[in-house]
Parts: sequence; C-alpha cells; structure tokens
Amino acid sequence: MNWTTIKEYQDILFEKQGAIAKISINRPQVHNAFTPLTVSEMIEAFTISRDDASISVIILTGEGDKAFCSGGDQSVRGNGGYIGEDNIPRLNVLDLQRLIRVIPKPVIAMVKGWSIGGGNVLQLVCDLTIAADNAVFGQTGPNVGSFDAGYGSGYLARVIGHKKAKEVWFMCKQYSAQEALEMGWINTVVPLDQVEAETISWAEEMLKKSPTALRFIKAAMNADTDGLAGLQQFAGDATMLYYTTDEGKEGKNAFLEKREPDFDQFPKFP
Ligand code: S0N
Repeated sequence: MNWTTIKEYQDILFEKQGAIAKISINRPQVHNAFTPLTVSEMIEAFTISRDDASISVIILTGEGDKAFCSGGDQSVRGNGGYIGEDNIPRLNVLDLQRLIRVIPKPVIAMVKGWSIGGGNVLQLVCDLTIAADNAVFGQTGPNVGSFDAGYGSGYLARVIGHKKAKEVWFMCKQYSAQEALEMGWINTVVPLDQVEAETISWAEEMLKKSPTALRFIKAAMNADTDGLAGLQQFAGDATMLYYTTDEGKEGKNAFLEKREPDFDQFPKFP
C-alpha cells in the first residue's frame, strides 16, 4: 500500500493514502500497549484527521501482525493512573475514546493479533472493526487489578448483550475472531494477509457515500447511547447544517445590518 507520512511521532505512525488516514500504535515490543504519551499522540493525530477536510475515513491499527493493542502499559501504571514524563497519573485514554466517538467521520479498527484490555475498548469504540483471522479479543481487568466501567462495560453490553458482556469481564476469557464475529463484536474476519486490502476496500466504499449522511447516522446512533453528550454532538451537527442555509444566514445578516429578520420568506415544510 502507498502510505505517506503526515507527521512523525515517537509512539505512533500517522499516515495517509488519498482520503484515508491511518493511525498505528508503534510499540510492537509490548504488543502495542499504550502510555500517556502514546495516547496524547493519538489524540493529536485524530484531531488533525478531524480538522483536515481532505481526510474522510480514519483507520486505527497496531504495527506488526501480532497485536492491535494490549491496553495500558502496566510498567508505567502508578497510583491513580498511568505515569508519563510529567509524573502526573493519567487515564487519558478516556479522552481518546470520547474523541473517536464524536469525530464526524467513520473510524475503522483494523485488528491483527491481540486486542486486549484497554486496547480492546479502543477497538470497541471505533465505528467498524475489520479483523484478521489471527485476532484475539478479551478483557483482562479483573486479572490485573483494573476495569473500564464506562464504554468498556456499558457500551460493550449494548453491542454484544448483557450476558455476553458480563461473561467477557467476569471470566476474562479470550475469544477468536470468528467467535467475536458471531457475537456481533466486530464486522468481518479475513485472512491476515488480506486485512489491510479489505479495510481499504471498506473505506473506499464509504468514500463514495454522502459524508453528511454518514456524519448524522454516526451522531444519531451515538446519541442513543451517549445521552446528553451524544445529543450535544448530534445537535452541533444540525447547527452546522443550519448555518449553511439561507434561513440561518438571514438571522445573522439582519443582526449585522441592524434590521428585523425576514423569516417569512422561507418554506415551512410539514
Ligand atoms: C496480550 C497477552 C495475552 C499476550 O501474551 P503473549 O503472547 O504470551 O505475550 P507476552 O510475552 O505476555 O508479551 C510480550 C511482551 O509484551 C509485554 N506486554 C504485553 N502487554 C503489556 C502491557 N499491557 N503492558 C506492558 N507490557 C506488556 C510483555 O510484558 C512482554 O514483554 P517482555 O518480552 O519484555 O517480557 C499478554 O501480553 C497480556 O495479558 N498482556 C497484558 C494485558 C493487560 O492486562 N492489559 C492491561 C489491561 N488494562 C487496561 O488496559 C486498562 C486500560 C485503561 O487505561 C483504563 C481505561 C478506563 C478505565 C480504567 C483503566 C485502567 O487503567 O484500569
């Protein structure tokens, strides 16, 4: 594939091919476990992808064939969170989860190998998941003294059902890609050597679709699960559209021209 680097980072790769961005966790020596730095780099790369109008679809993956992500790097876990260079304990992966949810473009997780712990929650919050046949999914929190009681539990229950979600967390079992597919946890499974081509082909299919339609579908589905925060995103999208209408512009123009607005000229559809 013909990827070009958008920006250099220490812990991630940030690349682009046409309108598709790819963000790869680049710590294969620890199965792509993340530190506060890894997460802050991902937050920046996702923010750039959100703001760049030439990017329409984002792929999140891990470098190498052995792991998508094995969660928080336990070697830097301190009192109250994961410790970076500033010595402040953080759980900044929660900010990244929210960003992936609100970014108004499809985000695809491309999973090869381990998708475990907080890494598996990242996979979960992506809009779609394309897995290689060597992918393995699971949560380890109750084994290693951690848990994600936010999206990692509540949203998981929405996606695979309460009984299965409780099994995932209470038993800490590992599930094959095929088992994950049968649970509705992921979208498809393909042979490892085809996973990138398949992911690109799904991305290219979405590039042919109306971006505003995809944006509203994503926001609507998330509003259902994210409560008022989800509704805020959906409402913001509606406001953005309203600003582009003559009716919206009339209000602003009337104010600036110090006259009464003439809203009568606009149709009132049933
Ligand atoms: C993935 C596993 C099952 C793979 O096993 P395998 O193939 O036998 O490989 P290993 O030899 O174990 O691993 C290879 C090398 O990679 C290191 N490594 C792997 N995972 C991690 C990790 N997460 N942190 C640090 N190092 C890791 C190994 O140590 C080994 O290194 P060497 O060769 O030097 O020995 C297996 O590796 C495994 O079980 N990994 C740990 C998975 C895990 O428990 N992850 C953490 C789970 N918790 C979170 O992710 C919390 C996320 C979070 O931030 C959060 C979010 C919301 C709310 C709360 C939290 C919270 O912190 O609790």
